[in-house]
Amino acid sequence: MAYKNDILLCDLDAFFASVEQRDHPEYRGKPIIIGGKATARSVVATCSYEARKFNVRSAMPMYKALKLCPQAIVLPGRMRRYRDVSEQVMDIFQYFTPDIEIVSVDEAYLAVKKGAGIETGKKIRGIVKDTLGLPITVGVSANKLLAKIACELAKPDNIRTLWPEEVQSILWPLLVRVLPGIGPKTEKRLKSAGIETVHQLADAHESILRGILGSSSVAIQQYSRGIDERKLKKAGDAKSISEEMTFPYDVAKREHITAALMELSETVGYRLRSNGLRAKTLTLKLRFADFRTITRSITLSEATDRDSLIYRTVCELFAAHCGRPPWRLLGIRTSGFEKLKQLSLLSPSVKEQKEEQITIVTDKLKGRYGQKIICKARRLRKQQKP
Ligand code: TTP
Ligand code: MG
Repeated sequence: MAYKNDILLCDLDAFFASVEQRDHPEYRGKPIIIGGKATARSVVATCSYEARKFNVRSAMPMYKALKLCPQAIVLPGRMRRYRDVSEQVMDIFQYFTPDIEIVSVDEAYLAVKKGAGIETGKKIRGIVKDTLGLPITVGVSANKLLAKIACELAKPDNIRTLWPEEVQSILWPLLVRVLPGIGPKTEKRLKSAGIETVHQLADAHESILRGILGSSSVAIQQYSRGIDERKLKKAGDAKSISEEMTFPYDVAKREHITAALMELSETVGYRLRSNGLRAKTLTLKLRFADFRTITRSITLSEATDRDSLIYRTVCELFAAHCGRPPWRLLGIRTSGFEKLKQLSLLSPSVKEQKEEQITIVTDKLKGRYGQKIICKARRLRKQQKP
C-alpha cells in the first residue's frame, strides 16, 4: 500500500537504569534494578541490560529478581529526574519534526518525509548519545505497528527497519504477543485455538478471531498482515484539549458524576502528556436535564498534566456549581498550555513521586494496549449503574 511518511519509534533503553548509570559512573557495566526494596509487594520498574542477562524484567516481584540476580544493585528511582530527562529527549525529537506522538515517558513516534527515516533515526541516536549520554533504539518503517516491532527487534542501542515487504519473512514467524492489543490472557486463548504465531493469526478464520478478540479482531488481523492505519496522535497547535460525556440517562447520583469526572480527567491527562503539554486553565462543562449548560473555569498557580490534580479541581468546580440534579452531560476542557520544560522548583513529595511512577507505568500500558486498558478500581465501582 502507498504511504506518505516514514514512521520512527524511538525508545530509550532501560530508561531509568540508564539515567542512573549515566549519573553514577560506578554503576556502569553492573546489574542495576530500579524498584522498591525487597518487601513482599515491591516490583521491578526496570533494570539495566546487565541485569536482563539474568532474566530480570519490568514488573517482576523484587524478591524473585534478587533470587535471579543477587548481586544486583537496587535503587529506589528518582521520578523527577527521569521526567526532566524525558523532556530533554522529547525536545530533541521536536527538532527533527513537529509530527510527534509521545507514547510514554521514554517513547515517541515521529513522522518524517518518506525516505528520510533511516538518516533521521541515526541522527537522533547520535544526538541523544552525545548530548544526554543515553542509549536509544529506533525502529523505522511505514507505519506505527512495524516501526514499534522493528524497535523491539533491534533493542538495545540500535536502529533497524522492518518494511511492509518483510512482513512474511520477519513478522510472521514471531509469536502473536508482538502485536498491539495482545496481552498474556489473549495470548493464552489464541494458543488454545491453535494460534501461536503471527502467520497463524493472519491465516485464521475471522469468526474464530472474533470469538477471542471481540471487536478488535479485524484491526488485529490487519496488524498480522503488517497493515496499520492508525495515525499519529500529534500535538498540532490546538488551543485546548477537551473531553465530554453525555449520559444515556439523566444522572442524579453524585457518585456517578465523580466516576465520570475521574474517567474524563484520566483521558484528558493522558492526552496532555501525549502532546507534551501542561494546562493552566481547567474548565468544567455541565448540562442539566433541562439542557441549560454552564461552564466554570479555574486557573491554577502552576500548569499541570496530572490526572489527580485535574480530577480534584473539577470536583471542586462541580461541588461549587452543580445546582440541582439530574445532570445530562459533563465535560472537561484544558487550556492555557505550557510546553514541557517549565519545571516546578518544588521537590516532589513521596506521594507525588509514587503518583508519577504510577502514571509512567499506566501510560506505558495505554501506549501498548490502548487507553481503555487501565482505569482506577474506584471508577469501575462507581460506574455500576443504579
Ligand atoms: P520501557 O521503555 O518499557 O522499558 P525500559 O526503557 O526500561 O527498557 P527498554 O525500553 O530498553 O526495554 O519503560 C520505560 C520506563 O518506564 C522504565 O525505564 C521504567 C518505567 N516502567 C515502570 O516503572 N514499570 C513498568 O512496568 C514499565 C514497563 C516501565
Ligand atoms: Mg524504553
